[in-house]
Amino acid sequence: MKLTFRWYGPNDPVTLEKIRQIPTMTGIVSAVYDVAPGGIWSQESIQAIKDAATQNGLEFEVVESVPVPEEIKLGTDKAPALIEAYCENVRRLGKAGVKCICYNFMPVFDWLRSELSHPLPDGSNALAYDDATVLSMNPLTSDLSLPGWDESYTKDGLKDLLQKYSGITEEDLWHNLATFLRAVIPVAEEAGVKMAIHPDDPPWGLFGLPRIITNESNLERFLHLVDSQNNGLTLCTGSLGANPANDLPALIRKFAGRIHFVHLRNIQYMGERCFTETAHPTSCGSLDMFEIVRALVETGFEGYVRPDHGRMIWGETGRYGYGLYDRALGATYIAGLWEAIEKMEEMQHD
Ligand code: DNO
Repeated sequence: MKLTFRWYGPNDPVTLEKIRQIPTMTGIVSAVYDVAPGGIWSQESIQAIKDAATQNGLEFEVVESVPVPEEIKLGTDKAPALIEAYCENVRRLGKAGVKCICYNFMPVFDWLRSELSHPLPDGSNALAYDDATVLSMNPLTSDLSLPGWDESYTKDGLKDLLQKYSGITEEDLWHNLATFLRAVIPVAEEAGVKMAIHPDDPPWGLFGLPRIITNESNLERFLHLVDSQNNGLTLCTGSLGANPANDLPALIRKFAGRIHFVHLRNIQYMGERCFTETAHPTSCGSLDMFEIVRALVETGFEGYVRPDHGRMIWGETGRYGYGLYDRALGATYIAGLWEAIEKMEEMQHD
């Protein structure tokens, strides 16, 4: 596996100089952030990320995300031109040496939390989700901070958009996803890029919006939409794991070969559809990180891994979930687990 770290570009307080000092780090996961969804990324701005990474001894082989415009998810008459623009980005990224693109197909909202700064007993804070709180909010009037929405929509725009989705069923979304993949995957194959869809976070529908990348049978259905190596998954443990019915080691074993990118993080179940994010180690939350990594090692996973959301610790402030310290601790924990499990495997085969 290759250990990577998300970097939000030159304005990210977590600089490349800091990222390169995290032991065993091989590369960054980044994106062109100043082009709206649907726009084409200039070859220069892609190259600029790569150059900045290279100057710091890091690779740039993973993009997260090339966002999918709502018009594509809605399947409007603007979709074909936007899909073509998406394909052009895939070509350009492939040309620059990018090997994996993470994206999602969640209507309107990306990941969603009820609290961005939930205090944990040790004095740190973390992202948290409580379904009852989320459902009691009206996304049009509340000041609840819903990442993805906050960044991309004015409230008027949001109202419009929710309106457009009012007739869209899960089956419609499947249909529009299939249309997207049938166009994009052949381009990705040619460009040498593995597409890796991110599961819906949390993995259930919200505010009447359909969500489909949620569980084993839907992941299977997704992979069959276009049966190609280049049509794969981002296995995000915190997203899929929010539903305790999702057996993560089993999913890893089942979809081995089609998982290209892994987001590792832990969560603590607090009740039905209610969880807080925690530090990465197994004993800090509800997910068995040892069994997760073991399944990856045993299935010969060779893709990219990154520590996912960290807590805010040691007084750090910054982008929620994406500070330096706790993600760096997570990275070294992951590297340690990996080394131990890999060596145990080798010893067994000797
Ligand atoms: C949150 C991230 C997501 C992810 C997108 C992928 O921290 O895991 O925002 O980047 O859903 O498109």
